[in-house]
Amino acid sequence: MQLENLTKEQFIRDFKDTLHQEQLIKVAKATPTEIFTALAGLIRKYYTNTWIERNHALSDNQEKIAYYFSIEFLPGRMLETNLLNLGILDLVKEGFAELDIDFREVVEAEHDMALGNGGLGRLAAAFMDSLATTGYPGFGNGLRYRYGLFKQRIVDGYQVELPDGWFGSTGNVWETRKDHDIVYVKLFGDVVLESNEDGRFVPTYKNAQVLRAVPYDVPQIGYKNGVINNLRLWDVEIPEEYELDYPTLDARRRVKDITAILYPDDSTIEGKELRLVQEYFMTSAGLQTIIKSYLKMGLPLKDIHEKVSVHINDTHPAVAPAEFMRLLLDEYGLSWEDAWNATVKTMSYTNHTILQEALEKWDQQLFKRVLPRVYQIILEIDNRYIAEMAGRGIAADVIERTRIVKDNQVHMANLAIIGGHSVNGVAKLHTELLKEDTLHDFYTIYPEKFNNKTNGIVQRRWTQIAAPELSAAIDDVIGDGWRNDIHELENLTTYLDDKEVLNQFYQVKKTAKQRLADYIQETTGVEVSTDAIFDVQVKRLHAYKRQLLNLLHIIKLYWDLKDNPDKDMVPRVFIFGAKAAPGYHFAKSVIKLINEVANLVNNDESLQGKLKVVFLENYRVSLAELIIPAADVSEQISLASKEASGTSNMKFMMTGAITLATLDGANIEIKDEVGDENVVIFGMDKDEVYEHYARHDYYSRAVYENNPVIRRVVDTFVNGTIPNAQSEGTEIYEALITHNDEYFLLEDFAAYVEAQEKIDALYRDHDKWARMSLANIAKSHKFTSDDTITEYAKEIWELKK
Ligand code: 26Q
Repeated sequence: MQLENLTKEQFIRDFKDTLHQEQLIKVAKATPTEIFTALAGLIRKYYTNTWIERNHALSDNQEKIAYYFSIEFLPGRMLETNLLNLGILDLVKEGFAELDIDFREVVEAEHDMALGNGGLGRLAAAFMDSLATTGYPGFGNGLRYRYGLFKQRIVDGYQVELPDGWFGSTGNVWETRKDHDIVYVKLFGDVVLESNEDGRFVPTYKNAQVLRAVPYDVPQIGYKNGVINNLRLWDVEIPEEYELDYPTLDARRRVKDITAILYPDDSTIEGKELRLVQEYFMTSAGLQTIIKSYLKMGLPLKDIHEKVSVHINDTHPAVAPAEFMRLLLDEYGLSWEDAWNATVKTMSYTNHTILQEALEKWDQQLFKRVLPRVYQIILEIDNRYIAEMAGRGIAADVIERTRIVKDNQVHMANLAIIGGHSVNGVAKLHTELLKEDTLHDFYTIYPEKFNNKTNGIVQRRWTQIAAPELSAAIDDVIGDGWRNDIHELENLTTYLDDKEVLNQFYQVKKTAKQRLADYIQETTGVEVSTDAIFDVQVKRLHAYKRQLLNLLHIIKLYWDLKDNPDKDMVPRVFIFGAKAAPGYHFAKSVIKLINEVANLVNNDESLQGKLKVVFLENYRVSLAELIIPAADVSEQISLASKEASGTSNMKFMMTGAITLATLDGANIEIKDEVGDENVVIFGMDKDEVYEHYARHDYYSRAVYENNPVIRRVVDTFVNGTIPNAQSEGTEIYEALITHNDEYFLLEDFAAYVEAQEKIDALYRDHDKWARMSLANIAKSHKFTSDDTITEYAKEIWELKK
């Protein structure tokens, strides 16, 4: 299909045909869901040939391919992106207008593909888009969860979790089941090694569970370049020949459970057997297909690293080096030396956290029971590592700290680092912290493996799709070249003092704010004015991200206004969106308190509408597309050193919000791009935080006792001011005072208040604010994931276009 030549008239004919054939219904009678399904079906027809040709071209040309292994992919909705990238978004909109179809309604009929928790999963999806857009051969490998991240409802101020049955009535319209690529994955049982006729040890499995891994492929369409890559998601089935092993419904359900749910925990690691099974299942299935398709090229297996890279996204697929060794040794008969050489050169690993305790570890006995053969191989890797390091003269304590199997646990990060050639962090500060702290021992052993790859975002989704008015304004001022080359945004700097242009962008922001205000009114009943500052914090709820610091400041403003109703302040709307892990008690209490403070302030007429608080339920990619372009202030207030990078900070910047931030993660790089005068930075930096750790000198109760403003704010949680939150209030009070305020909220509070006052002062000068906003948009091109992925492709994976 030559889409360049597609006309609106042809599209309308094609669309009607599809709707009639697939849905047996006429346009005028069709529901948005039926129209969505038909349109998706038509788009599939449009791109199918390109997709098939791409796969053939890659194998014909024997090109090196990178495989991005990730237990999460969080693309959100795909319809608009697919249309945009195929270059037919406007044409379809026009065609629908002619057919009297409301395009927005159709877009909203698509359920978010939410197979991820947050930043890590969204980054994986961004990389898929950018790989296709830059034209690099890069495929995704993950799991096809039947339920994505839970749907959040707020009831009486509490988070309630509901299943996210995202297949709904339409199924996943973008996927294709690939039966001819089915593979089998073995788990559990006993392994005995027997020597064969040439004296090699070969494993035989007794009582192993054999599962069928079925791939479903989701196309990843490049932006207007005719490239389509593949995101492969695995589902599990019981092979026919083993059906009798599962005589009860319960037994069958336990198998289907492997791909039923995405673990909703993005921090604490529980060491659940099912999670290990998930990780191994997708890793083994992925690696098996990779080896098979490599062998079709007729090249020697020991050189597989010349045509294949496998990327390990966080430790979740970190069993990959051991499983790859198993396949090369046991299934294909390579020598240990050849297999190890190929493995290390194939594997690379990204770390997404500095928290030592967040690095995955598995109980040795559990691991051995679930993956007996892989466990043997890990022991061998560990032994050889110890011997090699001792031979290199590495100190015994360093070896002990870096080995894979110790303290009765299998340390997955250590396996990923030892079994690969590259380790990267996701922002400059984060990578420095890995080198000097979290992974310091490894850095002394393998300095050459460490490198930084600052995260990025898919600019197309956050501008052209989420912010159409902004995009039109940019076209108007600098032409539309930026849509192909985002670096052209820099040209906006010429207009920083052009009052007319500044006003145009100011109005664009208002339009987005109005859209969000309407949504807030509809969903929460709270009325907000677009003259107010829209101050937004949207991200997973975590103590280290310090949503509670934001709330402390809101309570301070509340008391200021109660004391002095005429206080001169620009009206503020504080907007939150956040899911808490279902078992994360503290995080859930913070949600409850935000909601109760919202009730308190939104219903107090004495505040004269100067202060509003809104918690929007079920934060997800599609809601982010509504919220982020409407923000004036981007809250990035994690305790310095704790947020590896952050990526929403980049999206806010690109749509003209002013970043209010600590010097953490990528905030530092945002500040460096845009200059001190165009961000508001506050609080301790990483060195100051580390000094407190070293000196053990932080005592939150002293801050509380010596600062009357803080005392009054904190007391608010326990003195009955906030109705209906007695036990949560007490819990928060205790976290701050009794348990010594682990994330230094009280220490940073004064600086935060001052920074917020600065925001208030800056906003009063519209021109100045608009200038800062435009400067942010102009400099945001630095954070395109197209460039991030280009660095991965060149420096880690060594791919060619
Ligand atoms: C691990 C074991 C068992 C169950 C769940 C997990 C798990 C799941 C998800 C652990 C961590 C995550 C997600 C982490 C995450 O999203 N990290 C964020 O990654 C972003 C992309 O690099 C960064 O921008 C953020 O700073 C980082 O917090």
